[in-house]
Amino acid sequence: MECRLCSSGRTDVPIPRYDERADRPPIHHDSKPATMNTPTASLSVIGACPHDCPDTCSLVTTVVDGVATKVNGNPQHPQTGGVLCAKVSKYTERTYHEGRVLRPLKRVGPKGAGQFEPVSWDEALSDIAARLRAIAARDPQAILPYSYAGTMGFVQAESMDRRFFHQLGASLLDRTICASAGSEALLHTYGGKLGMRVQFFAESQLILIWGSNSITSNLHFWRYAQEAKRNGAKLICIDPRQSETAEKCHEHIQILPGTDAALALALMHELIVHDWLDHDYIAQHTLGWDALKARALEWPPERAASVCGITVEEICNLARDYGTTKPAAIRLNYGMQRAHGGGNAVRAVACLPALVGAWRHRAGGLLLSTSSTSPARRADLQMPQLLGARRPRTINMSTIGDALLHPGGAGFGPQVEALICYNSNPVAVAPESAKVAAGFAREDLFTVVLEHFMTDTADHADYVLPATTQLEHWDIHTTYGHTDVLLNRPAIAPQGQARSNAQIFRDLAAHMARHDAAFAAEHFRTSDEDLCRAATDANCVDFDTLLAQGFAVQNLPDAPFAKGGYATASGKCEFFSSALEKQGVSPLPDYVPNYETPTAAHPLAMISPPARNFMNSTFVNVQKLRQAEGRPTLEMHADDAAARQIADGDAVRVFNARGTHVCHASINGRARSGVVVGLGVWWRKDGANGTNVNELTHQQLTDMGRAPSFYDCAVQVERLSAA
Ligand SMILES: Nc1nc2c(c(=O)[nH]1)N[C@H]1C(S)=C(S)[C@@H](COP(=O)(O)OP(=O)(O)OC[C@H]3O[C@@H](n4cnc5c(=O)[nH]c(N)nc54)[C@H](O)[C@@H]3O)O[C@H]1N2
Ligand SMILES: Nc1nc2c(c(=O)[nH]1)N[C@H]1C(S)=C(S)[C@@H](COP(=O)(O)OP(=O)(O)OC[C@H]3O[C@@H](n4cnc5c(=O)[nH]c(N)nc54)[C@H](O)[C@@H]3O)O[C@H]1N2
Ligand code: SF4
Ligand SMILES: [Mo]
Repeated sequence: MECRLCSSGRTDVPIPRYDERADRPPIHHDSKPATMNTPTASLSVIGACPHDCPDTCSLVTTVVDGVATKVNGNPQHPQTGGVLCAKVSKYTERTYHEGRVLRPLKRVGPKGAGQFEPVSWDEALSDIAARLRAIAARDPQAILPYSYAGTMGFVQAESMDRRFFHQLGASLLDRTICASAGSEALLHTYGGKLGMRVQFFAESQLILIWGSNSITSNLHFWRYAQEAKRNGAKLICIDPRQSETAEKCHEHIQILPGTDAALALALMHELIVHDWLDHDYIAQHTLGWDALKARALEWPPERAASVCGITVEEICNLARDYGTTKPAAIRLNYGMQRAHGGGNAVRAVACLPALVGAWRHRAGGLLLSTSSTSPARRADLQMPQLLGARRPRTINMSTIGDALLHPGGAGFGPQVEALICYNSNPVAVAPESAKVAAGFAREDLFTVVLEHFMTDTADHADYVLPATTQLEHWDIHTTYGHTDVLLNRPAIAPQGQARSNAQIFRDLAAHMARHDAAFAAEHFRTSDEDLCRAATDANCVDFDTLLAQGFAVQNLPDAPFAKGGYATASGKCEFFSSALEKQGVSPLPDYVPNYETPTAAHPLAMISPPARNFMNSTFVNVQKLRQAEGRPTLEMHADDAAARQIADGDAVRVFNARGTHVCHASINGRARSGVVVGLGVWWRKDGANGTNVNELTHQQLTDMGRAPSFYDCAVQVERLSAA
């Protein structure tokens, strides 16, 4: 069912109470996957949404005669509530898309030209195994796996693949492209990715939606926020863009990108000056209050207002609301941590709930991610012990452009000679894409891409291997926006000759085993279903429950820090972090200015948050979703457009020293002055000049977590031609 929550501003599906979930009849009792052989049977198969989205919905796929006819939200899963986003409602269209890669393909043209011919699996795997063997004989670190969260499932994202690369001794990949600045910040403040349980936002009286476009990227949280709103809660959005979410909140504070730490410190200033503090909570459950207090007193609202590009009144009113409303909750999201000071910003905001004692109530506190509650047995799945005594170097996925262009040498190690890419589309999504594309275009780089579609990255492959979609394979999922565990069963047979990622790495291991007995070991033969069984701790999650109802609810406290109990070394909320101090990072939250502040040459700050109908660069090729998004655009404030004689719909050249991206201006009232917004992430090959927004972004990393700073980017804009 396609969701209308966001446009109506009302929930048309009632939110089931959390404790009502028990003992409903399962939809699909059969423990076998539906197969093409099932004659004229109509089945409902329960699965899980694989995407990098905090909601991790439970899916019900209707299968008639072996064909998936529709995908709905599971009404029995409270967090899903029978509702899916527009994207995944189109899952059958994506699965049966005419562009699906259904056979192994071998490159026959120049690198990047996208010219391929079909080959057999055996030919592809034999050749790949031989190439990898030859490289590994010189130095296995010249082989680099590259993957991210195209699917979040443990089996298809981090099981057999990791075993394979660990056995090989390949380079390790630092998976930083999304959330690692915020993750590090939470680690050094709360001791892990822990926070409020999302359903209790429905009981909050004040909700700050901070660096999150919930209607786009966290729709099921938005249901709870709507319920709170109906119960009288005030909703305040803090976002440089007048997002779909901002326009539905009571207030919108349209802050300049990368300045959230200054705002948070000024809020602390006001909490102190007006004594809206919970002294008892601070004394018992926090570390470093005196130091933080001194820091905050350096930030009167006047100072922050000029840094953040907002009014003193906005700051004072926000502080009053936050200091005097109980329970108050913050839905922090990853938008604010994609700038130089992203880690510090998250830490500054994460200190606020302890100051006012918001954690005492289950509807108060903060939620960025709950993934530290995941009961996944990662080490069992990945088997890092297969490395033995070897300690391969680690390459940061966020600087893949520089890494691929590096000739090798001291401090770096061997040049990257082979890259195996799955669950990711780096040529489109990684920063400074001119360098990424040049790296992938290296004739001497051997590239294998496991994919559903001919993405920008697949175009650059030597071999493209057809992968199954979520409707065709087993998997198991934990989440970062709620705390349930979900099982995905295959609803249909693999399309064409597609194989699951785990199967492909099993098969590759079997080919390697012809020359290297280590790859013949039992752990290279574990089936996908058995990997699912091995993925979670049986004490936390009962696999039979997962088989029966598709999800399992973990038994966790309602309010994680009501009585302290932080997961830090001190057991307290660490305002002051000596761990950070040791790393040379400010031990107290600080305002760290953007790398790229406006200059005369590049006076506009560009952010590039997700488009509502895409999932990063996924779904860009699904016709109905693409139609809904239209074409690549740059949202501009009317004044910034007028100063450049740009009218709505004009073709524009967006540029900086790294490159030029051509798209169309959209003067739709969403951008604030001084800031432009290029919603992402389109495929490069669809861009008017063969680029997307990442042509403009840079590879400099955040203050914590070694993450990219996509939203810390200065540009200039020129009119190209009239609409
Ligand atoms: N429809 C859809 N859903 C998605 C995705 C998608 O591509 N499409 N992507 C998924 C993924 S991988 C992720 S990580 C999440 C991302 O989702 P979120 O965690 O919500 O993060 P972003 O979408 O990066 O940014 C959210 C909001 O932050 C704003 N923002 C940008 N810079 C700043 C800043 O400096 N300060 C503040 N306060 N706000 C800022 C943006 O304008 C945007 O409205 O969404 C997931 N869900
Ligand atoms: N400018 C800018 N750039 C950004 C962002 C931004 O906000 N602005 N967001 C960043 C963020 S938060 C993230 S998380 C990254 C996301 O970047 P990626 O992780 O690369 O995500 P996607 O673009 O969705 O690409 C995932 C690919 O995996 C494939 N895939 C899905 N399931 C499977 C499977 O089971 N097997 C195989 N083999 N393939 C599969 C899909 O077809 C798709 O092409 O992008 C980052 N890039
Ligand atoms: S992308 Fe998010 S909202 Fe959409 S179905 Fe998947 S988990 Fe649910
Ligand atoms: Mo992400």
